[in-house]
Amino acid sequence: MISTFKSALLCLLSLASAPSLTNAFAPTRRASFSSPTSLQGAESEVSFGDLDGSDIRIGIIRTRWNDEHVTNLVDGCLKALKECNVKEENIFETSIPGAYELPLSARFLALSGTVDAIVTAGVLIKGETMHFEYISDAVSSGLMSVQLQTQCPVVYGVLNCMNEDQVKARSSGDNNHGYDWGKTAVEMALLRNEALNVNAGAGKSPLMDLGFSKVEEKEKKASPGFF
Ligand code: RBF
Repeated sequence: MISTFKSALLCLLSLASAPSLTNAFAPTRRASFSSPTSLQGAESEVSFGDLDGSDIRIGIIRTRWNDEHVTNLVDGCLKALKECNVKEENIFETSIPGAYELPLSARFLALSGTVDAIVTAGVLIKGETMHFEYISDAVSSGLMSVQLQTQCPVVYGVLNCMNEDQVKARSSGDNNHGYDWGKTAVEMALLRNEALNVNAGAGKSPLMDLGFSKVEEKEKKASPGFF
């Protein structure tokens, strides 16, 4: 009994004197994340620190369903990226038909290794049938699955609304959720690069490069996306 107690004590002492963790998840406060700004947008409940996005690459995948609203959301997102100093040449944008196409497109883009985070942008509006429920559910779990499997952050930028008024209230004026999505993407890209020790400025992430983008320049045909 006493010897068990002794060894437990020794174990605790050795833990206490272990060198402090220096990896990405050590709970140290980073200068670049340390000064939260005021809340953005009437309903936004999140604040962001000063985010330095000058060295990161962001992909935006937007739907053409509900085009006008989605354009407003993307504009909000671009505003946030600009504020974080993400370079224009490091922002890639493409469109797909509807929200249901978002998970697979996000997976293709994540696996290409050309971006450090992805913002998806779409609007689902409840109609008379069950489509809304099925698409909504599939998209949210699909996008979560993509980010967990690819280790590339995928921002869930899909509004699920009962009517257009609800959409307008969340995609325009001071309450444009796209703005938060842009900031979230930069924060998550920085976290990912730190956690995986990826130097985005040096080019494509070797971890993410599974060969999709290795087409020689001369073989390249006109492509609809980023690759
Ligand atoms: N896509 C959206 O992005 N937003 C919608 O509100 C939306 N509503 C749809 C309603 C119906 C009845 C159908 C058939 C499709 C809808 N889609 C919507 C398109 C969907 O996301 C997808 O593009 C198509 O189902 C093709 O896979």
